[in-house]
Amino acid sequence: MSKIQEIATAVAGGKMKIVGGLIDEALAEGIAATDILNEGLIAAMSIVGDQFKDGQIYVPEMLVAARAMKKGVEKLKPHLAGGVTATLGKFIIGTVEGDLHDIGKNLVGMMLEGSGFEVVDLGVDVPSAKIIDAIKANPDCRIVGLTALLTTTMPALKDAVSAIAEAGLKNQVKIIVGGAPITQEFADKIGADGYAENAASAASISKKLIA
Ligand code: B1M
Repeated sequence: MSKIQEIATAVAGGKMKIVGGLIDEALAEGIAATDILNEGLIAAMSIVGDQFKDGQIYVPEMLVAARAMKKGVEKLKPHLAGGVTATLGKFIIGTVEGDLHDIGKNLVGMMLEGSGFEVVDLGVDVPSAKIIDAIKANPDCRIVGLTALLTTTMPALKDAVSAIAEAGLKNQVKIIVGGAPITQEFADKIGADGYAENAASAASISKKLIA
């Protein structure tokens, strides 16, 4: 088994204690941090998602795998984020109301920080009113990023985008959306300014949106 497969297996199996050591070994072997992230950690979440869908594992196993994933991301962070000093201004980010998934959101936040944004993270299960309060409290913020991971919380994403527009804040901020069930077509339909499929493209598209 390759080192990256070992990492994916450990994360999918929720073996939090060994993930950090395996990542150190992979980095020492010269494996790129982005490959460890994509082919090791993110791939592990797909494995877990499939196992959950097939009824082989349940929510508690998904949770321990998510914890192992977070441990891995923490370990990789210094090797992924470029250490750029913030210059592009504030970026408000959050997972929409009713949705507790934050791994993808956190990765997006990390990439944004690495690209020069100052990230204001509202966390998960964020009601539209809280997003609006945050925009008002940060008048220098020019972009908001919203995540939804469940088909059942896609309407909350739509509501959040509508609420920002109804609050008259669309002149101040651009909105970028993402998450596994989200598509460019859905983003266009709900009036978002941008959509990104993954964390790296979220950073580059966000830069373009505020250019
Ligand atoms: Co959940 N879950 N989960 N879960 N979970 C999924 C999403 C699911 C697809 C699993 C499955 O059935 N195969 C399924 C959704 C099905 C659907 O909606 N059609 C599901 C379900 C059903 C549920 C529950 C309802 C289960 C239950 O209770 N019966 C429940 C819901 C809780 C809630 O939110 N209210 C639930 C709970 C959980 C845990 C809490 C146990 C845990 C989350 C822990 C956490 O996040 N702290 C969990 C996990 C781990 C998953 C899977 C396995 C992994 C998610 C993940 O982290 N992926 C997931 C299956 C899967 O995704 N294959 C699943 C890795 C992450 C890097 O990818 O978040 O997509 P992702 O982010 C990507 C891109 O989408 C993009 O960039 C990221 C990096 O490249 N991106 C953006 C994300 N945000 C972006 C924002 C942007 C731009 C790009 O701009 C702002």
